[in-house]
Amino acid sequence: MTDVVIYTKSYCPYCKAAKALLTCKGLEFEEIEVADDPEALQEMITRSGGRRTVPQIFFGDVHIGGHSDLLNYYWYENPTPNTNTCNHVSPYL
Ligand SMILES: N[C@@H](CCC(=O)N[C@@H](CS)C(=O)NCC(=O)O)C(=O)O
Repeated sequence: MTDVVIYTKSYCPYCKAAKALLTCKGLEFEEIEVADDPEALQEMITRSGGRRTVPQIFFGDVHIGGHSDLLNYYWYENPTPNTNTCNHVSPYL
């Protein structure tokens, strides 16, 4: 299976929602916390083509983007039978 990596900061509600969505989709992921790790933060910025917000999500070498990009990915590009079930996961809860 493709390695899933998510760069996060612990306080970030979008990160929590993205992790919940990945879990709902049945995916295991590696979480890289970047708040207190300048090297990991720089790695995230470089890999994502300059994006500085968290989360940043990768499926293998493919950059999915942030939480809203992950929602779009599942909703428009890769819908699955449980799309509706999983997309209720909101950062605003
Ligand atoms: N539209 C973005 C929003 C991400 C966002 O605003 N993240 C906040 C933290 S929750 C952020 O990175 N703020 C700048 C920072 O913490 O340095 C997404 O869906 O991922």
